[in-house]
Amino acid sequence: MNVNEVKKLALDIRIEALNMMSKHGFGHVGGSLSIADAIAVLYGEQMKYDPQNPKWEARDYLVLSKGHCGPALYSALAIKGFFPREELLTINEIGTRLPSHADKNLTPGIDMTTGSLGQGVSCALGMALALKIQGKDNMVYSIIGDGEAQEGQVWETLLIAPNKGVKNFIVMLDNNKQQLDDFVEKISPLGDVRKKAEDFGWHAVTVDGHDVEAINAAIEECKASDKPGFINLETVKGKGWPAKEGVNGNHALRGPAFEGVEEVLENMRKELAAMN
Ligand SMILES: Cc1ncc(C[n+]2csc(CCOP(=O)(O)OP(=O)(O)O)c2C)c(N)n1
Ligand SMILES: [Mg+2]
Repeated sequence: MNVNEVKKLALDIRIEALNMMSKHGFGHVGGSLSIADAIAVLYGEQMKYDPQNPKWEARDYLVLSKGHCGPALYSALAIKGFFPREELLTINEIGTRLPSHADKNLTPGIDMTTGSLGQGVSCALGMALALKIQGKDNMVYSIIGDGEAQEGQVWETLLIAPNKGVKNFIVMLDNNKQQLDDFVEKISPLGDVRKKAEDFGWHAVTVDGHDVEAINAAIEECKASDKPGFINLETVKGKGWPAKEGVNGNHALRGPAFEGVEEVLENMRKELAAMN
């Protein structure tokens, strides 16, 4: 893996996501920033896709089960050429192809409509199972949130996938410790979630979710296993915007809450230029 390229992609994703949300005046900032590194590994290294042919049969699939973080995924898709970068600034506007939550009927490169927490990951299991039954080896990835893991449907997926032998399926948990308006630990702690997944029959690993090399190695390890993979990404909600990292109120920002974003973007752009 070209580590510098993937790190650049992660930073570019953060820049584009913050830029579109702040210009629009609303967006799920915290959870979009916490998955930027995982998305960069997927689109910068691991996934097979063709921006000119988003429905390419041999592609790998990503179901962003925490669909409210569409901005991070849209950024990766635009950077990789699925649609023009300028289109990112249409987010959430009337007639846009980029609603705040992922929509497979609107956006090139989006394979499942998500936003109702819990449902995406179970659709992803169905997709992985269908591919397996057809004897295909496409990978299906799904990213879930730690607050999302309070949905019973997530646990049905965790229970069923190993029994169906879908080794082409990798679930990544964005374990950023925060949900909509408080800390997961305070509302409904997940406990040792890696161990829980392992006990259910997954090949389960925990990694630093902001270390692209570690994320990539975890995916490789899961792919080499004959079980479905579960990657517990230890992340920080709001990662990359220091004033918003790990603090309450970083879930969705509106209007004045974006104060300070220009300075953050400027610093990120300088950092990106220095990496070239
Ligand atoms: C079924 C359902 N219930 C409630 C919501 C509203 N909602 C959107 S994001 C969110 C919090 C999700 O927390 P988490 O999964 O930890 O996401 P992240 O930290 O990545 O933002 C909630 C409750 C929803 N989208 N779907
Ligand atoms: Mg969370």
